[in-house]
Amino acid sequence: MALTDSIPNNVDLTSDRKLLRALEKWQPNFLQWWKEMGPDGFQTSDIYLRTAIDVDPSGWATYDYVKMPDYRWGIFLTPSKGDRFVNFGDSAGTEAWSEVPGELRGILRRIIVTQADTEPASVEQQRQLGSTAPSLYDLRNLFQVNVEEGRHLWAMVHLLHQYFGRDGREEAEALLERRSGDADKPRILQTFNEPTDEWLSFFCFTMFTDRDGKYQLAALSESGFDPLARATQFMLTEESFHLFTGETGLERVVRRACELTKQDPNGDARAQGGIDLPTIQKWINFWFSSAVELFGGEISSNAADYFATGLKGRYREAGKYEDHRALDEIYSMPVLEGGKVHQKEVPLRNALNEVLRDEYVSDCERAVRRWNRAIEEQGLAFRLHLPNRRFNRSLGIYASGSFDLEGQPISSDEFEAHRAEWLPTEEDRAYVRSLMKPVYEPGQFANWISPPKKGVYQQPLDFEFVRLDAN
Ligand code: BYC
Ligand code: FE
Ligand code: FE
Repeated sequence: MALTDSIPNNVDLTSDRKLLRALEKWQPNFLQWWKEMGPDGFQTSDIYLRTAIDVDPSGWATYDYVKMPDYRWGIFLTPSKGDRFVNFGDSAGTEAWSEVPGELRGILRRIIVTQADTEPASVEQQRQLGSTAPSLYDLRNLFQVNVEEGRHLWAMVHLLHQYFGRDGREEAEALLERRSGDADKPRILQTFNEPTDEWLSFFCFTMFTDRDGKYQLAALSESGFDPLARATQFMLTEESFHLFTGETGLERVVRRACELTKQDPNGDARAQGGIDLPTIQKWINFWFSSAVELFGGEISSNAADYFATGLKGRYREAGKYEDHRALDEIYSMPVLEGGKVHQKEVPLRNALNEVLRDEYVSDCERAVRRWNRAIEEQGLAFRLHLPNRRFNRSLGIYASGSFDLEGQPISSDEFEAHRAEWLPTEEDRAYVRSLMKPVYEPGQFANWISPPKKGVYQQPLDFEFVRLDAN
């Protein structure tokens, strides 16, 4: 099959010979990477997947059985709605760029490479999960997320190939060479080197880490570099499914935890072979504190530069704000000085990582309220909480201190004394891993998780979402 047939696209691939040649050279390496580092096993199974074959509502969500290596990883830009302008920063109001401005080449490439690197990293982190899926429904959702992260890599590699010449081609190769968790060639951002080898971590990852993706992509979708804005905007349409997987996945584990707690004479969900609520809380503490690092330093001249130059805006910059220069405003944030937390005023542009983190944290708080409603409905008094964003940080202005779950400064000895109570221990991890036994009967679910409310795309819950032994 010709490459232009196998890559659905709306970037006129057929008439851009140079781009086509670059992608033709990269594609076999991508497939080789997918074979080695993508989902372990299941490559000959038929999976009921959604494929984007066009950008309009009827084309971007086509459902059918597909073998993963035959998935059609496409290249799509959300269509422009007339003239676009740089919406913020020092050049606010000038025409948006359809080529890379020479002086911004370095930092723009760096942003795109950082974004791109997370996509294959997450696939690598999740590659062993298929063998312990709690149901065919969850197995299918895992693979849906994986192929779409693969497509997000394609989206960024397209930008590197089309707009960054030889440097871009080299970066595209390097994206297939780094490996999650590898000591010598790790992925760029730390969260993407953490093992995600059981399903509670998978749901936390798609809840908290993919949600960083949502906010970073949204900030980039405001970009004055028009191809980046339109590529990330289309990625966001797929991203919402990843977030759904995490948020509802955790809700299902929570619901089941409540049922088993009530079933057990001593209120111990573990004694009933389930995951208990305090264990879920520890996983939240770990994954939330790891994900908040992804927003970068609280006080950041990089963030100020990205904004000033029109490369990366605030969440919903165009719609939500009136002053798009953000030059005279200040942002007040808690800082640690002399062992105490006190408010400090920072020029707004230097605080933009924190501004984006604020949006993220309130979105996570909304999800926690939803899980707590599920607990309340079952009549239990336990409540889940997000840890304070200062808790367990190793980057940014809070990394030099230690903080409790409420964000109060404590000594590092106190932190260590509470570590096993606040964060997953080796025993906790071993226990959760011990529950991970595959359930591959249509309509059946592992004991530690509730079934979802409905199937996928109007299919019933007992639909055969994955045909394991297809040929
Ligand atoms: N780990 O000013 P600072 C997704 C570095 S997720 C390691 O604080 P800045 C997805 C930084 O590079 C979304 N290093 O930070 C989710 C800098 O280095 P230099 C991914 C880090 O630059 C799930 C130094 O520390 N997209 O899509 O303002 C599944 C100080 O920099 C980290 C993006 O990230 C870290 N966590 O902000 C699949 C968007 N944080 O200059 C996919 C693009 C900072 O001293 N990236 N450093 O050498 C960016 O916009 C920015 O690079 C960041 C960092 C927001 C990440
Ligand atoms: Fe992604
Ligand atoms: Fe994602």
